[in-house]
Amino acid sequence: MNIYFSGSIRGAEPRKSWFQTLIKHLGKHGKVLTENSFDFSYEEEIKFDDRWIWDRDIMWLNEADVLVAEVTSPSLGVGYEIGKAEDLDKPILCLYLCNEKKLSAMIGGSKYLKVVKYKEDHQAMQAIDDFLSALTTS
Ligand code: 6IA
Repeated sequence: MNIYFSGSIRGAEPRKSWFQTLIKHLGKHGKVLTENSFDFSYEEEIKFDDRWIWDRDIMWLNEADVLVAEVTSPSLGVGYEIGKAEDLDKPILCLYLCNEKKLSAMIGGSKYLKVVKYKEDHQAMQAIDDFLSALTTS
């Protein structure tokens, strides 16, 4: 299974170590196409041409069987990828750590997405296992 993991990079508060934990966990279910996208320093990140990043990410989105997005930190890029994936009819799981801010209604209210609000890390892992296992058995 090709998995597209999506999370904030230039958006609010990228949670790099949590993303690495999620990517490692997703790797038990298939190939994470974006596994290296979140392993960067700011100095490295600005070396990449934006058009090149867009072309490659859109290619991966087309190749993906599923999108898993960490949506706790607001990000234009993550919202854009979720919208694209919806149009491509990809199954989409959004993970949101419960906090004092409210999730965007365009994510929380979409009937095309599965949104899981978690309080503990293990709940996010369990949501991934449940969502991806259901896809492989259906
Ligand atoms: O608006 P944002 O930057 O927060 O958007 C983040 C989303 O856009 C992620 O889910 C990525 O899939 C995609 N994205 C944004 N910037 C990059 C990027 N920069 N590389 C890959 N995908 C990106 C270069 C990082 C490189 C140094 C490892």
